[in-house]
Amino acid sequence: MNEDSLIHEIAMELYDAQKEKRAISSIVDTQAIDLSLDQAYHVQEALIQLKRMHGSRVLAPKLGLTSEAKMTQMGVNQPIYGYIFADGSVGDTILVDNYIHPKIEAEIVVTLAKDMMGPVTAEDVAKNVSAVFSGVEIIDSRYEDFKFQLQDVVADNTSASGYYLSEQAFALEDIDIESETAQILVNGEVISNGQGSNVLGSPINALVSLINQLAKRGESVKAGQPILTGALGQAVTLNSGDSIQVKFQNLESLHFTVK
Ligand code: 0L1
Repeated sequence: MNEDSLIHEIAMELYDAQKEKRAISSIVDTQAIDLSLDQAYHVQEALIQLKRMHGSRVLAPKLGLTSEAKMTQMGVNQPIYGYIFADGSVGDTILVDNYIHPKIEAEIVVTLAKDMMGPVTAEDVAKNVSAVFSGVEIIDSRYEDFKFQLQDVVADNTSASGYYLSEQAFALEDIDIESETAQILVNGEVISNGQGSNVLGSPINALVSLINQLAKRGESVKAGQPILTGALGQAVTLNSGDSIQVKFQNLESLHFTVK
């Protein structure tokens, strides 16, 4: 099989797994396919193209593996990126049947006042932040038990599945996003604790990484795109019947019912 056909075939497999809410085994480990990181991003592009052809609209690029722990585990020294889609928006009720084995992460979400193309510095980015929101990301790896290699998770669009953004927005100067904390409580019990500095030292650094990585493929981050900058703490598994509170220290706290 030539490289293009292989890339398309893997993208199709991931697309079908998401559509049919069925976990598949790691492509790299189990199917013994030797993908480079570049090829994994080509699979991701093909997957995004398939989703577009079926009516989904890309809302914004996003980061994955922004914590030191996840980067070490995956053997990388910078985060990876993927995309969220407009139809991934969730309301305050999350339906587990829409996913394979969803987890929720607390994140700081940032919008920019104008398009930015790398190379950029943290100073450039901070000057251009138009608003800061709280949010959550729903991650739902298409791989069994969330077991994957780096190339697998890149190909699988960084497990991206859904998101929620707060209504309340803050100016960057009114919030210390590095010390901002978030807890995730399930049925009243704290399951996850995190803080902005867990995201590459600051969510602004995460945005710098995203803008600079996207520049290598000629893409910019656009004004107003809500950028999920990465998980503040551990992801939490969602089970039907759960009541989830995501308590931010200063940003808007969020509440979800899982059905
Ligand atoms: O925030 C993230 O790190 C996104 C998820 C990355 C992959 C995963 O843990 O499923």
